[in-house]
Amino acid sequence: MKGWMGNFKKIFPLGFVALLLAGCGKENLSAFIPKGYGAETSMDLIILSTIVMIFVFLIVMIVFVLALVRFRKKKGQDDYIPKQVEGNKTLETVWTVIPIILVLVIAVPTVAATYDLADESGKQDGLTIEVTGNQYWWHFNYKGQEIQTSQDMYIPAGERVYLDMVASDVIHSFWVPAISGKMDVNPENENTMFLEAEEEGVYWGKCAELCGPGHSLMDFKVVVVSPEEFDQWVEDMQNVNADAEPQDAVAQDGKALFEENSCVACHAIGSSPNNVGPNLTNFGNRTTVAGILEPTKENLVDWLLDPEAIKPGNKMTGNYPQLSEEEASSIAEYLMQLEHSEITPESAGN
Ligand code: HEC
Ligand SMILES: [Cu+2]
Repeated sequence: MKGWMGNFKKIFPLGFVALLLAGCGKENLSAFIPKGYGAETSMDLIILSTIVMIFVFLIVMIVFVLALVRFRKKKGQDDYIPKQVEGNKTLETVWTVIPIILVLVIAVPTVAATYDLADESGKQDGLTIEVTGNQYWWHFNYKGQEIQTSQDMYIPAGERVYLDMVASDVIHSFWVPAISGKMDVNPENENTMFLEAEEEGVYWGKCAELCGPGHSLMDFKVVVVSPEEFDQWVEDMQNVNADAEPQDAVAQDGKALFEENSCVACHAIGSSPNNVGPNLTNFGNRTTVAGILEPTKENLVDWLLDPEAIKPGNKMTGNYPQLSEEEASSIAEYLMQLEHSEITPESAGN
């Protein structure tokens, strides 16, 4: 759908949608400002069906107004009975065939797009990430790469990245609106899709299926970097020394406390496949704490002292010894120093 459609596509979101979303749009969170192949495809379909709907609306309105004006009861015509058109073959044919054509105009490109977006012919040679949806966080396992991450998914710009998705508990839905459509993430079966982002940037992801009290806080980010930066990130992540002793005393304390307070039972650092809780490798470069808070030490301390106040129903609450403020602060110091890659969200221009 190029040509005049392409031009319209530029004007449409700017005008109509800017008005519609004024004030509520976060950059890189809108399906109306597509920055990826799947989102572009959806946008084309949105525009197409909107045009069809406007066309139908206008025709109906014109006929409606004509009928009101032309066929009003006029003075001296009290007994006038208009010409009866019941059973008129031409009329019946016209108002059956036109809607069928309109439905086809919408259906054919929609079905074609559905197949196009399910195309996995490049999967053999491409990067596959196994995505696990958990109440209320996301885990990413880079297949065959020995890389585990949570909450922030790094991918290269301009390349198709294939996702194999399951849930560990209930049904979730994986949605990065600016890059592609949503896909259910089920406990029983694996669903697949691909992401193809056009531009570098940090894109917001959401869980789009009500999954419990923390559902609306089940955010994540897709960090799109250049292919060269991505290769660097992969190399850095494959060479993490998970046991490295921190430089300063407070962080050393924090590391010891992290190991003593059963944190390690749920959280891995490095490429261990343990994913009861989020993998904390490279935590100091995260875009958020717990998917929703600004990545500051203060917020991390708040999380460690009372996760329930921040994310109701999360699976960490109550499963570790209550920490003193000082202990939480030391652990936070340690975790914030876990910067395992030189490629960060800033590399993506954020
Ligand atoms: C019973 C398992 C469990 C234990 C024990 C546990 N956590 Fe967690 N932790 C989780 C889960 C699950 C989450 C994800 C919560 C959510 O976002 O819904 C989490 C989230 C976190 C996060 C935010 C991670 C992110 O990706 O932003 C940090 C940091 C964290 N935990 C640190 C700790 C520390 C430090 C300890 C020990 C004092 C600890 N956890 C003990 C399960 C656990
Ligand atoms: Cu969810």
